[in-house]
Amino acid sequence: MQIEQSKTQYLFSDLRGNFISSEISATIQSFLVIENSYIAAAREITTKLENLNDEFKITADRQPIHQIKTRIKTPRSIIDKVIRIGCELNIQSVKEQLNDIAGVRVICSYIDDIYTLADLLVKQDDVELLRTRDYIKDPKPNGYRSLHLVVTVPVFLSKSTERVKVEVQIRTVAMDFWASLEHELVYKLAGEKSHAMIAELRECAEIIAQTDVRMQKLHKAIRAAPENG
Ligand code: 0O2
Repeated sequence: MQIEQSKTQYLFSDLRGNFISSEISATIQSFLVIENSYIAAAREITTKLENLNDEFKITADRQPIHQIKTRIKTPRSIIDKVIRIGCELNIQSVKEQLNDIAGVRVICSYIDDIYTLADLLVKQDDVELLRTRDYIKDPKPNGYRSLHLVVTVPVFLSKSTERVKVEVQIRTVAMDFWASLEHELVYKLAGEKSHAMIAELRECAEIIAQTDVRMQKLHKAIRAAPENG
């Protein structure tokens, strides 16, 4: 299949002129062919979540989802991960080994919303749950919290139907606030992270987690108040 030159150049632009071998280049070109399936799979998951959110608006007079963000890994980021995990550089093994080529991040209001949405999503007939990592019950040592699911959904193409993996990260607004800033700070501080800074970030995560629990309790109490019944 002939890949449009301008599209190839656009996707290669984040390599910033670094040398890439013809093997890597061929792999990226093949990836362009399957990239569309990942975009479609992320869209399927997003639509399912938006449908649930809209239903809540009618049945519960509130919407648990604050925001949904999607991203498809760039070729550069795929190559970095392939090298990091020592996976073979061919499309089949990239599809098998990488769970997060398509990523959907769901930002909720309260902790309970995270588990409710996760349950409702994986209960759907066409969604298959491959893996759950609950970094809320077991936060990462740095304080990172989020619920990660790896699921597959069918993508109906003109000549075939393919099950495509999507990593779904579900977290509260507060968890997202911490993760976004931590991502930026750690990136900027790369190589010179002091123990004190790591401890400070972890302590901020603890304070944020306690606030999430308090906000959840407050929300429940307000919903249960007779005047809101
Ligand atoms: P980006 O740009 O956000 O996508 P796996 O390959 O899935 O088997 P992995 O990659 O360790 O194993 O998966 P994990 O730990 O379930 O989740 C990885 C993703 O979660 C990261 O993707 C981040 O989005 C997020 N994440 C995990 N740990 C942290 C953390 O300590 N801080 C922040 N801010 N985010 C975290 P990427 O690919 O690293 O980046």
